[in-house]
Amino acid sequence: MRIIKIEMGIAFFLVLTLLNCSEDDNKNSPEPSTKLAIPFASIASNVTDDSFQANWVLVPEAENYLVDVSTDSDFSVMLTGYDALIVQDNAVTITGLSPASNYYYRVRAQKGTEITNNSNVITVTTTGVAPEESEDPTFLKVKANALENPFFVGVAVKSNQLTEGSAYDVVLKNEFSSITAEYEMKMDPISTGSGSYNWEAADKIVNYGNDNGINVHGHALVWHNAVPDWLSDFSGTDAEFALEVKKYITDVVTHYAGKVSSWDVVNEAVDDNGNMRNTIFLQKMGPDYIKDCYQWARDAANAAGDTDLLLFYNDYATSTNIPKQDKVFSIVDNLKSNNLIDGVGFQMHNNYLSPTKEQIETDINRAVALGLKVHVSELDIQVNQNNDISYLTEERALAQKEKYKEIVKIYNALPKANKYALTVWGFKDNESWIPYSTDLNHPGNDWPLLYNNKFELKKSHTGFLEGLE
Ligand code: 9MR
Repeated sequence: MRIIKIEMGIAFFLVLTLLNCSEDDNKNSPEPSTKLAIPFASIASNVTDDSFQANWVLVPEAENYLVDVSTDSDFSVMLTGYDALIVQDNAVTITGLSPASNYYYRVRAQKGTEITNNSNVITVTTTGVAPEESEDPTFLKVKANALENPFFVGVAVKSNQLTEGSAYDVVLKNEFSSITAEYEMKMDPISTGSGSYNWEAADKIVNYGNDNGINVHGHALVWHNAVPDWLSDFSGTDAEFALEVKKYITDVVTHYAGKVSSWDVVNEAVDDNGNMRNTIFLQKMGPDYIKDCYQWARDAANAAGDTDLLLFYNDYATSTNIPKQDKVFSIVDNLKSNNLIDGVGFQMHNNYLSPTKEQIETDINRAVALGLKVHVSELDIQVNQNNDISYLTEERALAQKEKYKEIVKIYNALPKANKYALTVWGFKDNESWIPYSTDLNHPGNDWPLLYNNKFELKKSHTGFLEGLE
């Protein structure tokens, strides 16, 4: 549809009056002005899908006209080639445009060094139909969004990756619908002292998600590996220590209320023997500390008016370590019976051999049975846990692809109400935490993610896509 809008102002009548003046009128003026008149832009003609003719009324004595064309009415950015384009005539054809799009033009007159102010602005809409936004089905989130019961496809990010136009930014916006901060929303970077905070990196991540319509998962309020020095060296009483933890949880949940959809409130509270991990929180606050932390998070969210915030418990290796799985679910059961938890995060730092499909399903189904949401929260799949390859072999890449496909299929088969997000722990293999990790005792290099060092798609990416079929 063609819409041509003319913005007519008082200038129109003034210019017409000027143009209609007879020579006699001019002769009769006591002091004829030598000042160049501002041109009057008139409606566009010959409008097509990709061009139009801009027109204006000639100004006496003008030598040139300077024509601006922009896609915004403020002319903040001009079209290439149409930023003060010099024209001698009273018309010019503007080409190379997109169909069904709005353009704006205006004109100035020039004589020697004298240049007038801008004319009135004319709006033109090119003909034709705007091209469909191409939603490429080989992008992870596009395929996940098209599922009968969609879920977020997440990725762990660092604030320095989020520069507009960077490779991370492009891949993130194309492929992912949720983000988790890999470390910048933990207690040690945020909490610089009692009641004092450094929000810079965390805010950058949260704002990026909010500005781009990407879900933000908060990770993690309480984790024994992210206690800032001032708190691990705390010399007050245990009750004062608990108050510091309460203040931290309250302030952080309040700061991000309405901006993050979910938080891992307590992370990794169970050790590898299936006991409560002997953390500073357990030592100073006693075994009820977990319940207290969830209560404080819930209270802070409610007080800030955020009644939709989802609270998760997050842990690793629960599919293969059954004593640990049992202990985790006794904690989760207890939180659930107090109505303080919405979901369970299964980290899934897996490898190409383990866990099996059945082990993963058994583990995840315990959360489903409690009516909780499931977050596969830190997925990566090692292929060199025994340090027996020195490069990513074809055979290992294929085995990894199958394992990615398997976990995506398991996740996608969950009932709608239990789905939340499946989050991959980073972008490129060479930036993963796994190679040479001392935490994992990982002895050599590894290739655990979806993109290689050059940001090219790996077979694992195809496996992820196939899991969504
Ligand atoms: O991958 C994260 C790494 O970059 C950080 O240095 C580290 C400490 O903050 O945390 C890593 O992420 C961990 C996650 O927060 C909890 N589960 C285990 C992850 C790997 O250690």
